[in-house]
Amino acid sequence: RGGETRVGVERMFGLMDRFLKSDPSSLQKDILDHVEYTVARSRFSFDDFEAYQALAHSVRDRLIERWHDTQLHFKKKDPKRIYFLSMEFLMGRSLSNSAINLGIRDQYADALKELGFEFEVLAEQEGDAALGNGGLARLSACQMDSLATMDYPAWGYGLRYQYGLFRQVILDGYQHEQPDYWLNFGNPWEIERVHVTYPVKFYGTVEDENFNGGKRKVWLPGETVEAVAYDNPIPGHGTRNTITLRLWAAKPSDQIDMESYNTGDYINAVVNRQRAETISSVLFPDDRSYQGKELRLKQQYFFVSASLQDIIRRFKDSHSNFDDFPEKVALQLNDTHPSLAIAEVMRVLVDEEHLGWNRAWDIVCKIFSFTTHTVLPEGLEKVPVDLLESLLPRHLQIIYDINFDYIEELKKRIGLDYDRLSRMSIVEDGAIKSIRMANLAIVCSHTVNGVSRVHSELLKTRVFKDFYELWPHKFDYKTNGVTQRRWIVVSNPSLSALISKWLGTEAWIRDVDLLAGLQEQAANADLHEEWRMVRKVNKMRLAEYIEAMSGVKVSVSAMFDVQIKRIHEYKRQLLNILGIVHRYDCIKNMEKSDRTKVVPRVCIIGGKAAPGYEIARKIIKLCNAVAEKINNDPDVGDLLKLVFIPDYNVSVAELVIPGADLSQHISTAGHEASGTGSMKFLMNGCLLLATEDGSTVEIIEEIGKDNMFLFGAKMHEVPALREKGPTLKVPLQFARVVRMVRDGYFGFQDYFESLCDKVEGGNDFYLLGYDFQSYLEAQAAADKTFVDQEKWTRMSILSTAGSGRFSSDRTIEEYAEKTWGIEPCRCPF
Ligand code: NBY
Repeated sequence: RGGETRVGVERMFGLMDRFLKSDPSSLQKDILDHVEYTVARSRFSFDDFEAYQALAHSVRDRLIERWHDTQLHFKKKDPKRIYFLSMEFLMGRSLSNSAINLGIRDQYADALKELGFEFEVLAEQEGDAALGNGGLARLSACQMDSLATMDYPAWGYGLRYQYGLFRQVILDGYQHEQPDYWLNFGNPWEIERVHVTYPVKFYGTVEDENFNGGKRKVWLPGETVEAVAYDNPIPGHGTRNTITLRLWAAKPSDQIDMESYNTGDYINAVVNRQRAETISSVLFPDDRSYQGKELRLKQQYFFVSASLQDIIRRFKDSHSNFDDFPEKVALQLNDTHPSLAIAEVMRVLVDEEHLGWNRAWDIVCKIFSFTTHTVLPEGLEKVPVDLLESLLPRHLQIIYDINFDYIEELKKRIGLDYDRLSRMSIVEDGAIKSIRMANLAIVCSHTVNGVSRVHSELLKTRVFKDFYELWPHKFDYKTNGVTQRRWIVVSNPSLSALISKWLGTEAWIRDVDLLAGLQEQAANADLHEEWRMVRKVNKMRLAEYIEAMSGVKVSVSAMFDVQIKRIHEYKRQLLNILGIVHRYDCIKNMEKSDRTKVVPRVCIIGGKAAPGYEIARKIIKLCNAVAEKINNDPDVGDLLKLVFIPDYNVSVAELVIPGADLSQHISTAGHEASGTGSMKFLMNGCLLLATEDGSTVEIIEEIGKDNMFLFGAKMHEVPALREKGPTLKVPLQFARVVRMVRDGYFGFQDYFESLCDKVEGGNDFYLLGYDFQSYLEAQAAADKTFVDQEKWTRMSILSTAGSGRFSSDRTIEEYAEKTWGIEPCRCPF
């Protein structure tokens, strides 16, 4: 271990010969060798999946070369590093992304063609790595791509769940969850590091021990589990830099446990050991709120403890004391989920490294930054004190001590305002005494980031108002972004080629601001024609998928109107469905001769409901029930179709987004912290139908109100509208469509009753009724524009042209400069 420079590696720098070659015949030989020696199939007989495996291994070999060079370079330069701690990463597939970022996708495609395979087809053999729920997790994945591309010395740390986010199966219109045992067919993108392991301890007691004439705390843990590293190389685009996403898996500890073996119950002793693995077995599928489950807390500490041992070990490799720690290490907390890291750093520095409390605290205050992804106070994590005390007794003491010092300081600043002191305390007293993880993260971080400008305003004026008044300098925001590599280059290759052709360069793939150059061409008739052609081909691909998935045939001349995201009341899929019911009702009640005026629509909805979220499950069922009725009504034909796309994930998004004409981002204003789906659609030239919420407010600033369809109550109006309760005026059309559902027009009358109750009689918290009228108007405006294809195409081009600000490259640069204080460290060749 650790013998990197053993055999004069230094001398080998610059010897490019050692690298694998990427000409077609070398690639072919490479693939066939992997078929034979890695996949262990005959090179004369192998199927698509085996070809994918061999191809993936061939790409992986090239990744590993760059990855080694990058790690060696980082080690040599010893720059300040950013450690990105996240419980969730939604990476999706890796093959195309890696081959494209390495710059050898086309060479592979050519090499494969001669062997009788198609790159695209093989790429589809890969399953998604779905180690996350939704926006937060996909954001982490986009940010890793930007960190690598922009040459930052970065590490991602997370958990290697054996079961990713559940697979959604729709039976009779209801959601069913199936386990996602994604490692079943192997995972060529990870490298198991059997020697990179750390013990992680749980339970036990804390005792006082004599030390240097004083006392010190010693934690005597009750259980030890081993964390094993799995490294996932993340290649940058247009650079050699390839960074590491290190995911931890739990394994039984190697420590010899004589006691249980001596009792003679060998079989049970072995079986008990296997229980350790449950820690990293399954991702919690709820993206709403904290559940207070022991397993979840164990997962959090497991991943935090292993990551910090690794980070501190790396630091100590080249530093003899902790003086330089804050100059060399930045720790980013992706939401509160990893915030036990704060107590863990204190514990390691004080109890194990024997730094004094004050010196340790000084270090902690300089290294942590925290980003929150929610606007809802109920979305903030709370850990019951009893649970923490039993699982991590020493950490509870440390948190109490941090809180004591902090409250004493606070009293000096704000006096004895007990209400405020208790609101701001890290410890919440009450029926269930608990630790407020957000308060812990705010107190101990130097920066608290929001994910869009309006989100940040809400944090400052509502959610974390008390803290903002105390420490205004801590509060900032970095508007989210997505990577154009995945969301244009990988998922929409024909649009990508078209953009490069018209800009005369591929440089926008690394420098996305160049997309603005399309603005000048937004009225160019030749570009319009090519643009429409690309979009049409993408729609045909999507139409084929829809037919294969659901048996519904759709016409590509209809407007494809898409809403794909997790199902939530605040995201208002129900508003969309009720709007579709209204459209259906209008068509049914029209004179036959008037039907020619209807602009044909294909409405596409997709998304998963958290398993315990009953209302969200009902929304899925309602969508399917309405679809069943509409799609089988001969009166309607091609004028209206509704499709629920099952098992929405990253790969499905890659297929659906390039084929969408219109996409919906229609959360009740003030509820979506940012939203990132909208940015992916925008880049792909899809028009947005949206409320002025989250990042949409900033999208408006970039592309202008005229280039999108906006509607709905504004954020500042929402509280007063809610106050009105049952007296709030609601349009008749709304009452009518809800009545249709209530009366069983789509069947399942009893089942949908509670759903209807949620939006009527003063219960309409998310203001569906209030916003319905303006929603329909925005939809009508979209119809009207769609008929004018010239105008639509111009708006579409301007959407792509105006999307540059929403690249995660910009977000990451802001974090690097303003929050983390890190600089690029580019591998020289
Ligand atoms: O993060 C989302 C926000 O809703 C969205 O507006 C934003 O664009 C995105 C990226 O900043 N939040 C989100 O996806 N949250 C979760 O997935 C999540 C997962 C787990 C838990 C809570 C939320 N949890 O408590 O375990």
